[in-house]
Amino acid sequence: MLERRRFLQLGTLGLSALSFSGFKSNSETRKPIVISTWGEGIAANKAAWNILRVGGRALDAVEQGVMVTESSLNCCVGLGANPDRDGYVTLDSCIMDENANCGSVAFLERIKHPVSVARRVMEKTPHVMLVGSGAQQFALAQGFPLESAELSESAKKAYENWLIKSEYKPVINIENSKNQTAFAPNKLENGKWNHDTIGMVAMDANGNLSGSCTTSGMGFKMRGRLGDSPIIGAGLFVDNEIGAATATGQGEDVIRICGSHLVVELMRQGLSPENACKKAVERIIKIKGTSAKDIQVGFIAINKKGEYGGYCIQKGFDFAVCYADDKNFMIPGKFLI
Ligand code: SD4
Repeated sequence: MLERRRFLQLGTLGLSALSFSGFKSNSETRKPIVISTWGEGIAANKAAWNILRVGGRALDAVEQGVMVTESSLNCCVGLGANPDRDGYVTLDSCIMDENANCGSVAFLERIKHPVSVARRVMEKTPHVMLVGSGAQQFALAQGFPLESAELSESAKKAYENWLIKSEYKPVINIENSKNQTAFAPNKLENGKWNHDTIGMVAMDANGNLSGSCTTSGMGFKMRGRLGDSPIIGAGLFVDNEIGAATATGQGEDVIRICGSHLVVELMRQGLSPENACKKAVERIIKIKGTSAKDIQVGFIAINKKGEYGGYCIQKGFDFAVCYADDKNFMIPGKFLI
């Protein structure tokens, strides 16, 4: 009630007032808010915030937000990203709104914005998921242009490098937290990214939640391999009564525990976003035993109060949080091993 009154007051002041309000006190809901995985999250949050700050819908924010990352060539997500082991970039993405509507595409080639195709699947078809050539055919029919199949410069180099050993081995996803600054996304010391995904969850001024997740998948993966990112419940889950969560890292191990759904269900049981993420990570570690040290998984989550948190298996995962014009910052994920 208090929240509603405050929003109505803001309405009379004009929506730009939202940009200054951000968060009030611990007892009140922090909204709007957007959080996303990894250092690219800063730029993606900024785009999402531009929608949220003027009262826009969380669904639009999470789509526009991750489109920034999908667009950035020489980054780790989208058409500029690392290819599969046969040399093709294949993209996976999903999106979910406050009404449990969801859409997903996987194994999609030569389309710049898989998240937008996922949204069209959600809005224009009776289905949740389209894959491969069918997803591409749908995208073209919806007016998305067919992009070049050529690899970006950085991906070409990385692929040539990988071909030397052609070692089929998942790489542990980490960033160089040491060099972390609020507005400079991190890379490893050699200047390379070694992760491939952005997941974003947001709550708008109306208190509605949405989320998106988009990836080129694990670098140099087996052709046809899908991870968690396009799978609702694994890479992303939103329940407008409770909260929203998204995942990054080794998708196989996120799928194994229906990771993002698990995080949201743990929040339903009363856990904070951070503790819910921690419990989900613990579940993976329990399953993997000593081999957990060879993988990375990170979860981030928000709840209906606008509280946020993240947890990962091992050091080097971070996430970006934004809830005001001047509050868009990185948080190193707490880790367990
Ligand atoms: C996958 N979860 O395809 C993705 C990879 C990832 O940072 O998150 N990389 O398994």
